[in-house]
Amino acid sequence: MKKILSFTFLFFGALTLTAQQKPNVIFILADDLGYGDVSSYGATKINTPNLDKLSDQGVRFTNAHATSATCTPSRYAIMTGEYPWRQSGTGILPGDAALIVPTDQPTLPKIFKQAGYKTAIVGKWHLGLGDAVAKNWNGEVKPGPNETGFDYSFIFPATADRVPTVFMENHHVVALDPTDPIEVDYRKKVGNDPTGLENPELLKMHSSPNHGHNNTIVNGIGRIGYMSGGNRARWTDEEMPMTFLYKATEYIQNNKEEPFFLFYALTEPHVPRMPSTMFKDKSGLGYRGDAILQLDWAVGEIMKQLEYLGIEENTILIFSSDNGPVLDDGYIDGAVTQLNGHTPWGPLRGGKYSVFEAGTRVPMMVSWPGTIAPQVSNALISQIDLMATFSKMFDIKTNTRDSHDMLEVFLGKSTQDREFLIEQGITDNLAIIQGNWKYIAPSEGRKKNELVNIELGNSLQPQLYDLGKDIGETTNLADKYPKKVKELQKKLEAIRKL
Ligand code: NG6
Ligand code: CA
Repeated sequence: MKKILSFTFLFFGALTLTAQQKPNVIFILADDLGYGDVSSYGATKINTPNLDKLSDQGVRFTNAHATSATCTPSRYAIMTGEYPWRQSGTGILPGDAALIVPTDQPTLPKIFKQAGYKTAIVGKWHLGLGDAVAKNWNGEVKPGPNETGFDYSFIFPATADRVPTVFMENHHVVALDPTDPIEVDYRKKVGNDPTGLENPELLKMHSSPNHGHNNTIVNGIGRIGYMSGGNRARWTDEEMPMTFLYKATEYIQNNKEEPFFLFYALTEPHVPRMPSTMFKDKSGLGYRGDAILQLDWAVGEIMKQLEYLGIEENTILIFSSDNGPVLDDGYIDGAVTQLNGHTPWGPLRGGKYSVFEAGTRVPMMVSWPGTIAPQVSNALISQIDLMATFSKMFDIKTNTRDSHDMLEVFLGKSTQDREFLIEQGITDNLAIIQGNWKYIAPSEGRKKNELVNIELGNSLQPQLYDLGKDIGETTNLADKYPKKVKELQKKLEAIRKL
């Protein structure tokens, strides 16, 4: 028993009387999985047995949030503990963007390192790489995840629909052939690879009209951005999530004797959805549903491995999603036509990109068998709190202004709401939740993203909803409660200026 936590008695004293090892922490983050995409959250047209098992064995949160309705800002917040809207350049990044996470400030993985953990990220990154847009993908690419707190990284740079469609292990592209160097450009075509626009006959999945996604074709799928070379290194979409799963399990196996923090960032069900043969056409809901089955299965594989290794009682498993759901996000993949009555947004309004609830309210479960009592928690919490919460757990001082210590709530020992919570839509419009009240600041942004058919929540008028009675944000009560509007507007302004 080398790794005795002296504070165990302090925080878990009431529940656990014996000293225990520092628990491993695995944070699994899905990409674009909606509040209503999981059967333990009410989905009836799709079955997610592994996520349900996780829900049943830990805390299933009904009011947990990503900070933002898109990927890059959400992940920025998880990493830094800072609201992304405080910092320009934290919107959805192109695949050649420079790193946006500061290397000289505390980050979530650095907290774990400080506490003596090994740290790793496997999966989607989307926070930029290198010092500048112009970079040599054939050499050492840095700074990146390794400079922001991860001892080990096995990632893809941006999104599955953006070039370069390659894996990177620490600072290098995996399986790169030096005689076939990679070049990437987001403004003009590079090399002679066919594009979705010029050679649609080569596509195995077509892009949706007006979405773009018709630049360089990789594995029969048009991408955003142009790429040449690196043919041997390019991933096959059907196999790419399996590679991540393999790397995650390999990491767990190799580090089972150490306390480790693994950030396992799944790509499903983000576009392009191109599931493995094992899952193709299995959901009856098109490839989006199949990708959710695949994701659920991967979570189950991790859970099985923890049991097999006998470390499940010494591992905190957190599952969530980076933002809400979207159906057609760029490809004709059956998400709309085979929806079959499925409601990825559950009872919520909006979806990915939206400041309405479905943009940021996401599934979230926290399990720690033997320590956390299984329960459903309606407490208001945010993924941005992971940083202050784990700092508290390890007794490490951080002075993040936006990340709050929610340890008791994470462990199911309290259901105390976060004092307030800020939500961010894609057009930078902000909303604040306090108790049951939600106020959305007036915004000139467009009301709807027609391309994806999602209401963004923008209005020139202030909006006030009572989420306790009206979780679907159907009735704007701003005129009825002007004092509440003023109070929340002031509060939001004050937080902006913190
Ligand atoms: C959007 C893409 C969308 C998706 C998203 C990022 C278009 C028209 N749409 O700009 O397909 O890639 O960016 O998703 O280009 S996220 O989950 O990583 O934020
Ligand atoms: Ca996402």
